[in-house]
Amino acid sequence: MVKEKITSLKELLEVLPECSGKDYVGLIKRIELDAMDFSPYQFWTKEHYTRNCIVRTESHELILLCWEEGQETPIHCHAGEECWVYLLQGEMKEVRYEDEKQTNIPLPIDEMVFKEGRFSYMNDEMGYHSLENTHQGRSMSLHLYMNPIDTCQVYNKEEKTFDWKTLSYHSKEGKLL
Ligand code: 2CO
Ligand code: FE2
Repeated sequence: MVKEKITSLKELLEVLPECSGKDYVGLIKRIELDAMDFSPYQFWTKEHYTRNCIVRTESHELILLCWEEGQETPIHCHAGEECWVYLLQGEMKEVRYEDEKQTNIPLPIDEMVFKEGRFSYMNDEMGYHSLENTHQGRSMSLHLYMNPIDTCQVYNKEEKTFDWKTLSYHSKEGKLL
């Protein structure tokens, strides 16, 4: 039986608490959401992309990332957590890297551009990755982590080292922090 699409944030928030383990894959595939639904969670800064927490439990975390044109992440890992990304608006480029042990320079192994309505998946066994807003304008992506992620290793190009970084929210449940 084909499961119905999830077309509103309200529906997604109703279904999420019932999910565990492998359920999340099926859930993401059912998503067909409109960026308009996320207006209470949209915040932007010129300096860097913003991380806006919509809901967080012990088992998962749903975050809206808001990107100005050209904003990007450094190359990073996910500290053992799984991550699904659904693109609500715009266009993003994702580059995946393998850690080159001898030189400690991450090697690009895959690159893809994904558009509105498409999703991507990442875990540490797949290597490191970086995301960039390649849209001529703002992009918005919805990130589901299992479990929540509070720190990750980030690549420092100058020092050629991976450094632990604390991840923070720009807003939580629609309120600026
Ligand atoms: N992992 C990054 C973050 O949570 C975003 S890249 O997509 O996984 O800030
Ligand atoms: Fe990431």
